Amino acid sequence: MKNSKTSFMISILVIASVASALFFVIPGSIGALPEEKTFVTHSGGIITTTGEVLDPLYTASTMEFDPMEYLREFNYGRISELPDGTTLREFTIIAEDDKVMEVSPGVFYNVWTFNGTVPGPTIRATEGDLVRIHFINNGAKEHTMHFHGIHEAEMDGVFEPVGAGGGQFTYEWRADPVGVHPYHCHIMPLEEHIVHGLYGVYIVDPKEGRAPADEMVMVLNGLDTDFDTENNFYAANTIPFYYQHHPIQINTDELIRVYVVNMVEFDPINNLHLHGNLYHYFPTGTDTVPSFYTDMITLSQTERGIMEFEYDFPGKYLFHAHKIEFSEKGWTGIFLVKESSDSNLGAEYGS
Ligand SMILES: [Cu+2]
Repeated sequence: MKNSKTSFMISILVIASVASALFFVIPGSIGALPEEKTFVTHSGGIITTTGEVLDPLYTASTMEFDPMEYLREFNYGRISELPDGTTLREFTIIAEDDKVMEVSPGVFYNVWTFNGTVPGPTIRATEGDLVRIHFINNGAKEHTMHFHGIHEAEMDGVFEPVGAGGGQFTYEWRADPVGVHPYHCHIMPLEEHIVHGLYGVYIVDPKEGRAPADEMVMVLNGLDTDFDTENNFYAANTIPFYYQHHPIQINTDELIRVYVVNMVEFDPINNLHLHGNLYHYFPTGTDTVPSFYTDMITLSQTERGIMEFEYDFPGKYLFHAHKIEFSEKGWTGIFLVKESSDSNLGAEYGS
């Protein structure tokens, strides 16, 4: 009787000690709070993120993105005319931060999006138009839209955070100056909001228009898929190697105009080299006279411009970062130049 009582007490002690040991070994299983990771950034700042490489099995909201469609897609907004004759262009932009995208085979990344894609839509207006952006933040964090260009202080998207879960803000300004400009979220820590994908391109056309051309947009970006403040992949338009595997088809003797914007985070520079040709380069696109005739430009973050060129000879031509590390990690593509026929004339833009 005494023996059985003693062994019963020992059993209770063993169970209690095993249970408490388990609690200290796997405390994460109790409570299930998202784990915060803290990094010291390149600039010496400290950021904390709950970002994770999410397993797509555990999320319903995966997204698709077609870089070929994005390349030549321009959003001119809902157009109406004000009593004084000014053209009003209205856009609705919705921010979200819960989507997951397969950015490379088997690599799933939590993207933060404007209107569901990275980059967000290419917003296009003519100088002097009134641009009105109805911004809705359906994310779980505060976000804003900060446009480069000229506008009033309260339209700058820096000191007016838009609340999570449906917060709204209306941005409005006159389109100015002519050129190609980035827009991006400006909530701190800025690099976290940018590297996840909250950016896009804003084009202001001159009133007199530009020469007809085959136009396209290239946003140079990087993906830090393991959150160590180093990019694991680089690309033109988000998907590494996309335009190498799906060459961009263009024609000989046709003017090609590329709006290029560098949004790469963490690395101080990016660049763009074109094979078998040189291009006229208009920094920021603000002047109608090119500043350079070159096959190589170097860009820091948000630096951008317009490239114009024509190919004389058909064939395959590479374009890529001449920072070889970037091209080896995805920032490379091909122009497939076909012999022109009379039916292939450049499109008119800016209407
Ligand atoms: Cu944000």
